[in-house]
Amino acid sequence: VISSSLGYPRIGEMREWKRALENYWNGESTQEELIAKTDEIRLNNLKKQKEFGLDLIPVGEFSLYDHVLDTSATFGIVPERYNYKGGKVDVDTYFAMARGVKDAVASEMTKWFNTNYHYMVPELDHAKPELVENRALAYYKEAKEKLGIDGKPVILGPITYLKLSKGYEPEQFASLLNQFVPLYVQILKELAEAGATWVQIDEPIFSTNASSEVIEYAKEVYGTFSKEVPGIKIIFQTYFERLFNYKEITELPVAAIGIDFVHGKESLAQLKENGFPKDKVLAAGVIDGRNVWRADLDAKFDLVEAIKEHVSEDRLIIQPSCSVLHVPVSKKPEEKLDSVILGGLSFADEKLQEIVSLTKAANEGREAAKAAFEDSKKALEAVNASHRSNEDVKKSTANLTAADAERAQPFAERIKAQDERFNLPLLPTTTIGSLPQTAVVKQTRTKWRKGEISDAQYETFVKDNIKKWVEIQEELDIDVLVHGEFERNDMVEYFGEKLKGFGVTQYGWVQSYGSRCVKPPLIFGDVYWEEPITVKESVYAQSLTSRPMKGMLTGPCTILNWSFVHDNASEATVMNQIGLAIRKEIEALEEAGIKIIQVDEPALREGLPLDKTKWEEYLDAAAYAFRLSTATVQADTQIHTHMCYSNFKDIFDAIDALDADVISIETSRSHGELVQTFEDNTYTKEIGLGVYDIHSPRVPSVGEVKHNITRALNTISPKQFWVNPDCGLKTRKEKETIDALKVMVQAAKEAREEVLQEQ
Ligand code: THG
Ligand code: ZN
Repeated sequence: VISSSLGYPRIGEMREWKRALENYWNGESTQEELIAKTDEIRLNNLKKQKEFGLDLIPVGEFSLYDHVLDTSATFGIVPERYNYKGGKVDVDTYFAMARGVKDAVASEMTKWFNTNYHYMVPELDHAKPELVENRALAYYKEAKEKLGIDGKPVILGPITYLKLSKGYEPEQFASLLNQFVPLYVQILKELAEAGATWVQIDEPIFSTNASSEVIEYAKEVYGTFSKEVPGIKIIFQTYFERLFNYKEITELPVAAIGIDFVHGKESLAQLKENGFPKDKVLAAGVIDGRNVWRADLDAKFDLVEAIKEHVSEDRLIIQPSCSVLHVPVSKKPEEKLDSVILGGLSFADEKLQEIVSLTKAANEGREAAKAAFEDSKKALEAVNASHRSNEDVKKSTANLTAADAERAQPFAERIKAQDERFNLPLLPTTTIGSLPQTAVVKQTRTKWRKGEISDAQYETFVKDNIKKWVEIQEELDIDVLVHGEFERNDMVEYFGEKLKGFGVTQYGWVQSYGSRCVKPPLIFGDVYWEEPITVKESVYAQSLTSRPMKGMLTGPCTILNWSFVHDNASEATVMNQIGLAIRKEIEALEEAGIKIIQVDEPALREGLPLDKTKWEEYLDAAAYAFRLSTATVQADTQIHTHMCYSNFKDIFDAIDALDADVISIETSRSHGELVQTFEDNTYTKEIGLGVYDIHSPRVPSVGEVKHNITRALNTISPKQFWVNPDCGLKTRKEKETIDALKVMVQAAKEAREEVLQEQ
């Protein structure tokens, strides 16, 4: 049995990578300095993995931005707008694709399967793929020459790469694939010549429902690879779910199959039922690569033993379930976290050490790794004993019924009471919640965190910002106002800091996209609410205006999805606990006179399981938890919700099931399609379709915004329709925000006039 891993975080223990990139982008360092720094980070990462005693160390998955973009760069897939002239893609062209430049917008970014990592979508229009740089080879040689590591090159497989790309018609798939196959063969040949033994080819698309459409291609393509490059051992690597075509995939003509035994909850059953080919190696993902909780090594050992019943020892690789890119680097720098919780954690470095211990135990027996097993046991017992349990909370979620998540009146009655109370004009205007987080806002928060300014000074600063923006919104003549969220960092981190049952790390950063990272809170125990979280700011903001002020909260599904949840309880139970905690906050807001409350669920769509057969259960649970949080308010208290990502045709019923009085959805980038959705369905509640794109600094024209409004009014009644931007405004500058909102309000007023005249 040997140990391996699938990939390592790029960002560095203290986010050195992020800083190196941003310094270069800001013109504060040269390209040489950037390369020197990132070389150092990469080599250091490899050195650490070697020291842990990992047998097979992944190389080539390091990136200056994103590994899908790296794959595009490998094949010279650069859209025309960047004026690429062929040859190796230089650093600045690479970053232009990632981030956009003055004359050429960035490539689209989208979620990497069901993770919170985002990749750059390849654009294959007019593509003439060529092997312009064998990155895998360069990194393989580097590790060998500089560190004496005979690494395992990692490359993104052609089928998954094409499936994640855009810019071609489905019927072009086969011919495009044929263009890539010889290039991959070339990469593999060069790797074999340089002495590489193993190559990990990532094909996570085979852990999704799309598997069946492409399984025949896999047989062909991997047949070609094996025939053309017999000297190399290919690991056909999947992750995040079980295999969808187990038999066919395990019979592919490759040396090894990588399977996720953690998130693929049925993987072990599949193995037991179908067995595993005698001539193949199984790369078994047994340690969770996406969660930060320490593994119960005894349980993992049992899993390995169960796997060994079907695979001989010399044909087994033990590894994490996926790249450990999805967890923070190391828990070593944490100094403030409760020691018991800290003991229960395992970040990338600690996970790799777990892998090594497990492998040792698998080879030599449990006794051989006794110390590690005992440590794991003790640490987990301590966490269980001291912190996790709150019996009252457990009871409150134990006996929940459907009625607990239902508002007393149906929407038709509620909306009458709400109309009477708020007396808003037709096509009311509002914003999604956050207002520009300027450099000053961020700097002031940092100063306060460091203790350089007092609580009182910080509070005054936040209040001043709220006041300034209430005045701006009134002047703009927006109908329903927001306080702007100046007191918050990331929405989930913010609630994680305030709710009980959560912990927050100091350095637990995970890459979200490019240099951007998030610091997901830890849910280590039963979750509950202890005291008001957002009431002070909302009440202050409401005191400044006679217009309704929206209370702003994050919903249970999103808090759950963007946190690291312990695996002691079912996710649905934790989500309901969060739902009940948010309910308390909503009740506190309502009691304090806040009568419009928005509960955002941007992650609802994001967290959809890869396996479509699991969608219904997931969506039911998410909608239930949302309703649980919002069910107890008065009929005339209006519940809003917001979702990013417009592609929600598939989840239309779930959106309806939230029973929110008003929902706002990001749409400006695919307006037509969304409006179509409303033609095909009858949605009776109120809805705001984003009327301009906030992801760009560009200020739209009144005509454009009005066009978006009137187009929507073809299928949605003006009585139901709200006018708002696509998403929160925290990433925008102040001036462009005000200018764009001015346009939005003007367009809403003109549209309103027209509607009234027609009536
Ligand atoms: N919060 C969380 N997860 C998310 C989002 C979020 N996942 C999806 C999407 N939004 C990802 N988008 C972003 C947008 C901005 C940033 C990160 C992810 C970002 N991060 C700062 C950075 O890395 O510089 C964090 C700086 C800091 O707080 O010190 O800007 O909104 N949980
Ligand atoms: Zn949004």
